[in-house]
Amino acid sequence: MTAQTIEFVRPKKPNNETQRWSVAEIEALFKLPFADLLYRAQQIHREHFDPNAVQLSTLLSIKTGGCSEDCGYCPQSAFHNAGVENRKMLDVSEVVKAAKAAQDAGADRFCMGAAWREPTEEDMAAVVEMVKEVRALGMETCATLGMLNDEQTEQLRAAGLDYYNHNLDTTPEFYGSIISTRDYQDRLDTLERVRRAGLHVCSGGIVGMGENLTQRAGLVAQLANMNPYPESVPINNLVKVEGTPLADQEDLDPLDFVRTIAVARITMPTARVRLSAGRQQMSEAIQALCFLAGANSIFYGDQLLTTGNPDVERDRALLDKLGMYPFAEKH
Ligand code: SAM
Ligand code: DTB
Ligand code: SF4
Repeated sequence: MTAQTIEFVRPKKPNNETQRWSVAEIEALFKLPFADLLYRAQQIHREHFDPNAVQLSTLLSIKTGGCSEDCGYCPQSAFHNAGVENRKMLDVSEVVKAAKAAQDAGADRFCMGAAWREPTEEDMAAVVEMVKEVRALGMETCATLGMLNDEQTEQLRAAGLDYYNHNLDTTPEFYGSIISTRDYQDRLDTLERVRRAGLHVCSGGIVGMGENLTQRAGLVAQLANMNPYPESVPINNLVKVEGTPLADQEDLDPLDFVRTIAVARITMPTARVRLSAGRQQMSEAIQALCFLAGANSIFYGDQLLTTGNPDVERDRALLDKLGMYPFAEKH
């Protein structure tokens, strides 16, 4: 298929208008010649963003391990033996200290993650304090705490939370092979509540879990067809952790990861597409291709939640080498 036929697959519509994408259309994008796909993604990226600016989010695990969900990829599930202990929640002061350090290192968004199926009332009281104090530093705030009810989304909104992360992770058809303790509709319901409360939505998924191309396209279709689609879209490459059911999963071809970024960019033109977990295992060349494909956000800091991430100096050097800069420094 050529660049001209892409226009046929997806006629251009006004910016920000959510379009319905069929899985077949998205699969056709995945199958484009690599150069055509990247060219199209780069064109769309440049229509909406400074292509050399990257947004930096730092993650902190505020409650690690012992999770009651059985997500096959996750080292924090109590169902697996990945050597992650069940720790108590961090104190508000520890969280604020970590946020300040992240801000000093150049991050503009701070994302607080908890290994919960859903937070309790007591959990919420602490998180609300964390959100207020991190926001008072002048950082954007994000939290990922599992499922929420309407009261909880409202509490977070009132505390000043900017983004809520809740990933769809994969396509509905593949979901049951990865997670059995909740279903897809639970995820969609929480996202709907988050949206209704007026919070920005951060939602993406994981690739490389053994899904086929149609299923990968199905994940992107679910995200792109939300009305509106998420403001932030993290694309994670599976981090294979020993002791989890997916530890021996075959590696995804890195170019297929790049393609996923490009397809996310084309189908969600104004979203921040985040090159998320898996960067520590990725070459600089592949990361550079991801930026070319339209990624404009990364997790920044030596640690994701329980696994490693490239250290800050290395990331700064990579951005310098590519002539890229943190979004916050230029805007
Ligand atoms: N417990 C909450 C939940 O599941 O929504 C929040 C924390 S959970 C760790 C957040 C996300 O981390 C998951 O939805 C998944 O996308 C990602 N994640 C977890 N383990 C991963 C792994 N091994 N590789 C890539 N992404 C992973
Ligand atoms: C997201 O999409 N990826 C982040 C964040 N949102 C919460 C988490 C990645 C976790 C990778 C495995 C770990 O470090 O435990
Ligand atoms: Fe728990 Fe979230 Fe890990 Fe699933 S992904 S086991 S819900 S921490």
